Amino acid sequence: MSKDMKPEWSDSERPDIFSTTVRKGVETEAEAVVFQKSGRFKKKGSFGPTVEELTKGVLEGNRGLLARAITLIESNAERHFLQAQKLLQNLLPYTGKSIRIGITGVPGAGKSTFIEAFGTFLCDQGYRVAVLAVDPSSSITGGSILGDKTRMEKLARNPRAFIRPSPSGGKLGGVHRKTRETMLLCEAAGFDVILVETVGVGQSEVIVRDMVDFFMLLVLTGAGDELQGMKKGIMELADAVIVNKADGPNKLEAEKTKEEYNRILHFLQPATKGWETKAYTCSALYSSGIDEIWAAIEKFEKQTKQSGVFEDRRRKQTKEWIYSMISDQLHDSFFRHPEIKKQLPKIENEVISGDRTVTAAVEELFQIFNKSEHK
Ligand SMILES: Nc1nc2c(ncn2[C@@H]2O[C@H](COP(=O)(O)OP(=O)(O)O)[C@@H](O)[C@H]2O)c(=O)[nH]1
Ligand SMILES: [Mg+2]
Repeated sequence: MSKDMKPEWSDSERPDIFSTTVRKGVETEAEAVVFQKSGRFKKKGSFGPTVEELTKGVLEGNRGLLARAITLIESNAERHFLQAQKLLQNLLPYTGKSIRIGITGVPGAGKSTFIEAFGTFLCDQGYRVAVLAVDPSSSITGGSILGDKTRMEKLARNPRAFIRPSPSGGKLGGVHRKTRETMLLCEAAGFDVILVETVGVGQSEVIVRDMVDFFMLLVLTGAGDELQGMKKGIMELADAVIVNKADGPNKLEAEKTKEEYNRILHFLQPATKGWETKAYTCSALYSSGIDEIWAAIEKFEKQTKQSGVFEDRRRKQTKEWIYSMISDQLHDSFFRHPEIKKQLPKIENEVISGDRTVTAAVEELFQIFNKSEHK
């Protein structure tokens, strides 16, 4: 929200043409309801159900209301923020009981196909499965990975499964918050297993590692030289490396790749204390090797819960979350600051044309920011 209490979607260049201001701090429940029912914003993007209705619906596992609740969480509009936080507060006591599993790998590795097979397997075992996605490309283009939903057609129709594509809009940090909070909603709705898919490019896998209990890396055969360089960083985040597409003529090669990975993993720092990261083979397309992977995850859960590593990680993740959110907020308030917005292009030009140093420019920007912040 901007300093003058205008909603973020109003035109900051023309404050005069927009008379609405955002109300800060709706404190009581009663007020929140009145605010919601006032009808002033009824047109686009207003939410029919009240926070109480959403709370009840989510706890009952009502998928329609769960979807509405997630939409509320994902909304970038400031006026939904308080409602979303109230909802989360109501649901917090019912969260945390699932096993959270992250899945990464380069595009084409077979993540979506794997989730379709793995998710279906879990549903058949009687679990309820929620699938979420963190997709950095969609957060840039504003689109969501629709292709994935078609890859998961069978799972999408399964009454025990719930699939939510990546939230769009905003930068990765925002997607991060939304995915975490969506995860909590799904847990409150009674999902036992949460699967979070992310493309293994850039920082998104680190972000997902920070929100899950178990993290796996999907790879393909013929890694060869590639294996030496690029994946070491990611491999050190993984609790399992899955060589996918171990089927047909590729099966033998996949077994060899698995051994190669095992040799390398042996020398790496394990991602989870007390747990030996190993490589496995599977065919997501033919659903083979899936049971072995689930058995490993069950063993991991049992073992880390006994040793306390499981809870310890979750506590650390929550703590990390606080700090990453502070950074996000600072980032946002800085770049949305009207005076910064005005001065930044000019100062940027001065730096680029060599008229002043980067440090001096940044220093000045912060002086501008701090001065008007504390007014
Ligand atoms: N042969 C074979 N093909 C697979 C397997 N898993 C995925 N694929 C194919 O690989 C392509 C990419 O899969 P997708 O799940 O979209 O990968 P993602 O980009 O990692 O989500 C698709 O054409 C899949 O049909 C597998 O286990 N075996
Ligand atoms: Mg995919």
